Amino acid sequence: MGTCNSNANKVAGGTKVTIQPLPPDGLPATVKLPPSKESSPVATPQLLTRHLSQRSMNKLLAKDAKRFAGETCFTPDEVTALHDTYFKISSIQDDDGLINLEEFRRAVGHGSYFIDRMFTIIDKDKNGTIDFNEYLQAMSAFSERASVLQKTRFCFDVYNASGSGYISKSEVREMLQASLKDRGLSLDPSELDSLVDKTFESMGITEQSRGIDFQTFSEMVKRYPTVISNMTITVPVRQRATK
Ligand SMILES: [Ca+2]
Ligand SMILES: [Ca+2]
Repeated sequence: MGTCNSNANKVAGGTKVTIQPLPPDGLPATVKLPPSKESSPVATPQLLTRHLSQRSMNKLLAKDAKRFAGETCFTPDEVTALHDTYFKISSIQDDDGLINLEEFRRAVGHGSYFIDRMFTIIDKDKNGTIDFNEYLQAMSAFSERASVLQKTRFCFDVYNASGSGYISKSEVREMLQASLKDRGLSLDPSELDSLVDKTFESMGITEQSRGIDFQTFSEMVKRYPTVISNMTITVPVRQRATK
């Protein structure tokens, strides 16, 4: 937990996740997570038992929630709440305890380049489905206690589709295009190119370099904190019926 911040503000609220695109375009890409059960403060374990046996549910609550909390920026209660959401998403299409791409698309909103990129990153072992551990590890970057470094890393990975370690112009271009499309907007290819060129120019990236490396990206995040400032969710923790 060394990389997590401890001074989290516990604010009851939505679960809107936003990753701002690279400046200077100012056209954020937004991912909206499915509404959680924050409006029903009373524990409703029957929702979970639809998918889990009482035994496996208790196992998570008693032992695994604590362990997962130790490995992420979440508290055991937050892990439990996320577990709830996870199992709801994982049963949207195929109730197999795993989230496939279609379930992820439906849960997050609609299919787009950005959402598919998120899925690819969260699916760490690249087996085509997101398991609970992968889900939790990824969500940890969106925790209010996650460090700037964690958020920056996740954001960098979203852009760096090729995994080369450098964000190329075509990757920024693709992300911008998707971001605009999500808003029902579009730019001429030449306008898009010019916007990407300006972004790279403003960051001092030359034509000769392979693209934006993580250090340059981190420096940009320091200059433009809005790139990650909205990359935070508040996990609505329900009051437990029993302790
Ligand atoms: Ca599933
Ligand atoms: Ca996986």
